[in-house]
Amino acid sequence: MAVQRATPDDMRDVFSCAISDMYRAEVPQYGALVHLGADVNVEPLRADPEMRGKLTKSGEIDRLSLERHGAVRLRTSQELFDIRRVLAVMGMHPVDYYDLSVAGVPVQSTAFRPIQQEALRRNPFWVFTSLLRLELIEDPALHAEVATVLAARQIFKPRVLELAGLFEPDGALTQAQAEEFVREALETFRWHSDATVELITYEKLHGAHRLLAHIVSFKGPHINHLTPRTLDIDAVQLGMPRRWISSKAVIEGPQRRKCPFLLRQTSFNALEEHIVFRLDGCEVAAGTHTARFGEVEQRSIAATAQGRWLYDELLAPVPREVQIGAVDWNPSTYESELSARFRSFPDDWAELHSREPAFFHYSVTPAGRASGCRGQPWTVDELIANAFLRFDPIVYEDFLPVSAAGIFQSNLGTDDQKNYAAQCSRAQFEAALEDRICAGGHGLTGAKLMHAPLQAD
Ligand code: OOG
Ligand code: NI
Repeated sequence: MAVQRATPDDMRDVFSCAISDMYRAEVPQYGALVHLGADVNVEPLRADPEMRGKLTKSGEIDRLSLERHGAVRLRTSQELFDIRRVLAVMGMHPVDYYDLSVAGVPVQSTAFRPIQQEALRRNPFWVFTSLLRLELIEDPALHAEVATVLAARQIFKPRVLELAGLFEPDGALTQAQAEEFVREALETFRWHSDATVELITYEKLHGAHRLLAHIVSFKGPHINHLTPRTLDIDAVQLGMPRRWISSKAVIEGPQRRKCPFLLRQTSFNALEEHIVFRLDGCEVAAGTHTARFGEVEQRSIAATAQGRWLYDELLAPVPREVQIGAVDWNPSTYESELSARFRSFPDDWAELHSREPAFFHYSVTPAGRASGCRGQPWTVDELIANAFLRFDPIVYEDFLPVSAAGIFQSNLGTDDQKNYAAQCSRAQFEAALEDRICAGGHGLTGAKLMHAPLQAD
């Protein structure tokens, strides 16, 4: 009898459900956020039967409130290499490189995610993975102390890496191996409240940068947040305080628009959790640590290179420091500033299509099929004007560095800002992965013609 094989997609599906159950049990407030997201999704689905129909047809409707991504923060190249192997078993591969040091966070990151459309449809879960940039710690004594602690950790059980080795030659595991793999791999992402450093070291790390305390003081790279999707992120943002959830100050990404663009994200502020410091197994001190939170995201149309350039250009002058904690800070000031800056950005589907800042896919309509479009060569615009062809947004499947830094910052507190004048080190990051990072954004390749160049004014 042939042995049943488990595919990467099967394993990712089981893993994402298991990690969701684990995180909801560990962080009950995250469960409350997921419920809020599910409640909020009811209204847009009721109000827009066409969207509901599309989501039902694609099978998306059942997974609407399920997690789209989680995040971990790693210490060393070896950990990055190991996680790359482990996540590949579950069909997640490195896509895009983000240097967050320029936004004051001493890490570089990638997102491990499915890369085939079919795999994304089956289960779109991915893991935003950041690696500490130790070289950015300026204090030489602290640098040396951290380097010693870093060397000591093994984040995966040897059996997990052994199973990854069994998977690698032909890309599958038996059902029994797959179950064992997912169960054991999950342990790496579990929270442990025992610190692995002394209280005095923890305090020093915390004083230098909260992120350092988070990355250096614990046994494993516990998942620090999970993120389901929402159809109305503004409603989630408003709904959080009503359910006693303390929300991040502003939504990251573009402002609310008629035609939603790229990606918008918000989160609840990281919770204060009890941690314990031990010596020879005995508790010697207790403390608190603030790092784990819950996030939601609303994904919309992917930008072309021109659209993305324009987006970055318009966003750049919006002062980040205003939104993250200045005394006269006010979310509505930030939002009206953003809206003013983006006034020149097309907010109409026809214009977004004709001026090409965004990606669409085309499909022949029943009328187009019936007509057969015989008799003359048609241009795309003519086919659309005659309702023979329709165009639908292609969803953006990656992250935005400024937004990611905003999510980081708001969950590290408001006092950790610092701009590192560092060179990004993508080549070193790829060398640690022993893999090339794929380009993300849309899953399409090839240049697009521009007929109405966009300008940032
Ligand atoms: C990662 C923050 C970035 C996102 O959704 O942009 C992120 C972290 O906090 O470790 O997850
Ligand atoms: Ni996130």
